[in-house]
Formats: sequence, structure tokens, C-alpha cells
Amino acid sequence: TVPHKNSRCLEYPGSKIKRFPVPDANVDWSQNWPQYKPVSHSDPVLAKKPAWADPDIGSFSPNFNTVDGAVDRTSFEGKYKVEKEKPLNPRGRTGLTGRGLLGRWGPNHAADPIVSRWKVDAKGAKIHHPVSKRPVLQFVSIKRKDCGEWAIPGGMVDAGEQVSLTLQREFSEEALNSLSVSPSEKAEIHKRINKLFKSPGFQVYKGYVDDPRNTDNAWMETVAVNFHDESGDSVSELPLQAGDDAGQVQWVDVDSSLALYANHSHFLELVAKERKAHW
Ligand code: RP5
Ligand code: MG
Ligand code: MG
Repeated sequence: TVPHKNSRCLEYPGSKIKRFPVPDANVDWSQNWPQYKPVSHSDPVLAKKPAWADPDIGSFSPNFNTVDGAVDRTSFEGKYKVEKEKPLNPRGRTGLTGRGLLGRWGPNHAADPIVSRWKVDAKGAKIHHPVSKRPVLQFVSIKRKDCGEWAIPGGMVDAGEQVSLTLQREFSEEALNSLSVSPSEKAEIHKRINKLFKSPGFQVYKGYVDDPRNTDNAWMETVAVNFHDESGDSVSELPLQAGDDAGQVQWVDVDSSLALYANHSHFLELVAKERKAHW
């Protein structure tokens, strides 16, 4: 695997803090590197002890590598190491210790719903890409409020929550924030969304996310699932409306030139391959 990159971004998100620079060759923990002096950082929001976050280590010693009460502390990457009571990022050094903006020590589990449809012309015929000659997929993308980057409308799995519910809940919160619609329209939206998310979907990816918030002791992991509206008459017709941590929402053409948050474009590449779509 390629060494994580966003997890080594110089300036830590939401702060002016600079990570200790980690060259590609020194990412892996197995590389002995006595000069490594990572910066310690926990966002001030964690000091307020929000419900979604762990307490500080010292007063608190969670059961790592297990499902610890309602909190899943297992990693899709296998068993991670715990050193001096702190879990170690399975993909290696990030130049920063502590939790930064993340709530959990170790893996922070998220879910990414990739809702797709075929791009069609006015007559409803699939549009093929002039170069690849393949049909073009579109997916529901949101513009994140925190960094302004376009992304999949994903979010954190709440303690004890089923991932299938997180997928539907986050999509509804971020892309279908139906504030201004009538109760009957709301019911119709609900019906279509329920139906789409009850379909099995295609599990695109399960594992580490190269997220800029990652640290040596806390990192993002996700389950990305594709829900596809093949005939284009279900969710495709719903009015999108940005909500929660999304500033904007729209259908975006799936293409290899997409610059998306974290490693989300990799997930879309896998969707395009699976559906034999343009990439
Ligand atoms: C990414 O952060 C995941 O892939 C998911 O899209 C997202 C979850 O975090 P929030 O959107 O809740 O900030 O790593
Ligand atoms: Mg959210
Ligand atoms: Mg989100």
C-alpha cells in the first residue's frame, strides 16, 4: 500500500499546528527513527468532554482491539499495537500524537453512502463519455463545511449504532435535509430512501481512511457502500438539500479527475469499475 498522505498534511485541520514532517521512507513504525519528535495535540473541543469522545488516557483505559461496551474499538486493518497505553496508527507515523479533532483513541468508525445514478440526456438515454465510450455515473456529493472540499456525505457511526443505519441517517442529514418540504413530500422522500437503503448495496471498501484529522493514536476507518438507482426514477428525482456538516450538495459526474476529500476518489474509482462506468 502507498504510504498515507493526508494523514501527514503539514497544518493540522482546525488549527495552526504544524505536524512533525514525516518523509515517505519513515512512515512505517518498523523504521527506527530516534529523531522523530511528533507534536502533541488534542483539540480544545475534547476538554469539554463531549458525549461522542473518550476521556483522556490516564484516567481512562479502554479495551483496545475489542468491542468495548457500545464502542467498536476493533480495526478493519487487523490487530493494532498499543504502546504506553496508546494505540498506534496501523498505517504509520503522522507527525502528531494525541487525538487532534477525533473523539476516539484508536479507530474512529464512519460510514460512507455512495448514492449513484446514470447520467442521462433530455430523452432519458445514458450519456457516454466521448473518450472512454463508457456510460457516465453521477453520485451525490456534499461540500464539507470544515474544509470546503467535496466529499461523500459520510459520518461517524454512533456508539451502538448499526452501520446500515449510519449510512441512511448521514445521507438524510447531509444531503436531504428536508426542512422546507410539506409533510406529504417528506413521507415520499422517506419511502424512497428507505427502499434504496434496504437494497443490499455494493460494499465498495472497508478499512483505513487517509483523513487529514488522523494522528499517531487516532484514525478514521470506514465502510463505504454504493446504493445505485439504476432506473433513475427513485432517489434521482428527490430534491437535494444540504444539511448538518454539509454546506452544499449536488449530483457530480464520476471521473478520475475528481479531487475529493480524504481518499474518497478511490472509493468512486471502485464503484465505476464495478458498474463498468466511465472513470
Ligand atoms: C471521512 O470522514 C469518512 O470517510 C467520512 O466521510 C467522514 C466522517 O467524518 P465526519 O463527516 O463526521 O466529519 O474520514
Ligand atoms: Mg454528518
Ligand atoms: Mg459527515
